[in-house]
Amino acid sequence: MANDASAVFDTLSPAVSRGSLADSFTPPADSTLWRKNFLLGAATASYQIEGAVNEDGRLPSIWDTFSAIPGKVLAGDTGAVACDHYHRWEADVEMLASLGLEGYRLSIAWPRVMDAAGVPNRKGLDFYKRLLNRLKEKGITTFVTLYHWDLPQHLEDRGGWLNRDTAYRFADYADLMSRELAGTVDAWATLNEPWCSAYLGYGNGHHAPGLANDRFATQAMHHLLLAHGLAMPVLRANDPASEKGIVANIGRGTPNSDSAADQRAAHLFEVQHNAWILDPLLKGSYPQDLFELWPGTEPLVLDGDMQTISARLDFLGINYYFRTNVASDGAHGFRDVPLEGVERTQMGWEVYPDGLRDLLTGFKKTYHNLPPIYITENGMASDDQVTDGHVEDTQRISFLKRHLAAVDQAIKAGVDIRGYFLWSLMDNFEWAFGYERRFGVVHVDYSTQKRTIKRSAELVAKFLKERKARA
Ligand code: IFM
Repeated sequence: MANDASAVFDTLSPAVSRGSLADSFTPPADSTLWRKNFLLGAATASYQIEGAVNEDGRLPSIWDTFSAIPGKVLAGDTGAVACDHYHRWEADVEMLASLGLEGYRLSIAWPRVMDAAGVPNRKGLDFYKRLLNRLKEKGITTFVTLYHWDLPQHLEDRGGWLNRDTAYRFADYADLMSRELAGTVDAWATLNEPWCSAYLGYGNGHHAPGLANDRFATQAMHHLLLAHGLAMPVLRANDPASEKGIVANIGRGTPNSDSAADQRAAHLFEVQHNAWILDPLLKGSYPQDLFELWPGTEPLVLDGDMQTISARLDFLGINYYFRTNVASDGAHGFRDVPLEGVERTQMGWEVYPDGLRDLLTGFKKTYHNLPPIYITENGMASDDQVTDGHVEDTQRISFLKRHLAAVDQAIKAGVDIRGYFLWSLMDNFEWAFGYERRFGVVHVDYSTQKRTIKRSAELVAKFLKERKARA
C-alpha cells in the first residue's frame, strides 16, 4: 500500500496545497477519528519544558551534566530555563484546556521528587500534585511517564543504566510516585523510548550520558526493561484503577533495492529499532538477529528477568516520526541511503505517514498479545515564525493530517488504537538540537516566554469542538 495515507490526504485536502488552510484539518466523514472515545491530546516531557533546575531541592540530572559539556548540544543550549513551565504551569494548563485537548502526557523529573537516599522531596512532589489535580479539575485525561531521560546524576555516578541496581532504584521511585499520585493519573508509562536511552545514551553517545559502545547499549537496554518490569506490579498494587504501560519509539526501515541483501538490511534495521524492545516485552526474549547485527553484545540476563520484563501491559505507547531507507553495508549490517526528492522536516526527517500504518499493522501480525495502542507522540519540527501575532505552520498541518489518516487506516485494518498525542504541546528543548528545532503546536518565544497558538493548534481545536458538538 505505497503512500496511501499521503494520497488520501492529497485528495481530501486540496485546500492545503493551494495554501488556503481554512477548515483543512477536518477528517473525512468516515474517519474513526470522529469517534468521541478516540483520545486526542498533546505531550511534553519534564526536562524539555520545566526549567527551574536548581529550585525546591531538585538534584542534577544527566542532562544538566551533558548539556553543560561544550559541543554536546547545539548552540550550547541547556534545559536550565526551557519553557519555564515550573513557574508557568497554571497558564499552560489553561492554554491546553482552551484548545479543547482531551489528554495531556507529561513526565516526572525523577531528580525533583526524591534524593539519593530515596527520601521524598515534598516540594517537588507538590508541584506534580498541583499540576495533576488541576488537569483533573479541567477534565483532562492524564498520561504520566516516569522516565523521559532525566536520570538523577547520582545514579549515573554509580553506573547509570549499566548498573543493575538502577532498575531497583527505579522501582522504588515508581513506588513513591504511585503512592503519592494515585487517583490523579489515568495512565502510567514506565519509560519513554528505551531505544533512545540505551542506543543514543550508551551506544553512540549522542545523548546523555554520552557513552558509545554497542555492548553498553544492550546491557543498558536490559536494565531499562528490567526497571520497567519491576515497576509494573508496584504500579498495579498502588494505583489499581489506572492503566499501565510503556512507550516505544518505532522506526520504519525500507530496502533501497529488491536485492536479498538490502531486504535483509531493512529487516535488521527494524530488528534493532523495534524488535529489540518489543520482543522482550511481548515475547519474553531478545531477537537473535540483533546479535548478528551487533555480534558479542548479548547482555547479562539473570534467571527470571525475561518473565519480569514480559509482564502483561495494559497499553503500548507508540512514538513515530520517520522512515530510514537502508542498504546492506556489505557485511552483516545496514547503512542509511537517504532518498533524494522526498519531503523532509526541519530535523531532516522524511515525512512518511505510511510507515506508521505499516508498522502498526505488522505488529498486529507479529505479536498475538499486542495490547491496545496509544500513539503517544507524533509531530514534526519546523522553523516557525510569528508574523503579526500568527504562526502559519502549513507543513505541520499537512503532516498531522496525513499521519492521522494513517492511524485511521490502521484502525480500519483491525489495530486497536485508542488515542493520539501531538508532539508537542509547545516548542521546547529538543535535546542535542537545543531550542532551534520547533516541534510545538504552540510557539514559544524563549526571550519573553510568550506563547503563541500556531495555526495547527487552532485547527485541531476547531475539529475537537466540532466533534464534541456532534457527540
Ligand atoms: O523531543 C523528542 C521527545 O523527547 C522524544 N521523542 C522524540 C521527540 C522529537 O525528537
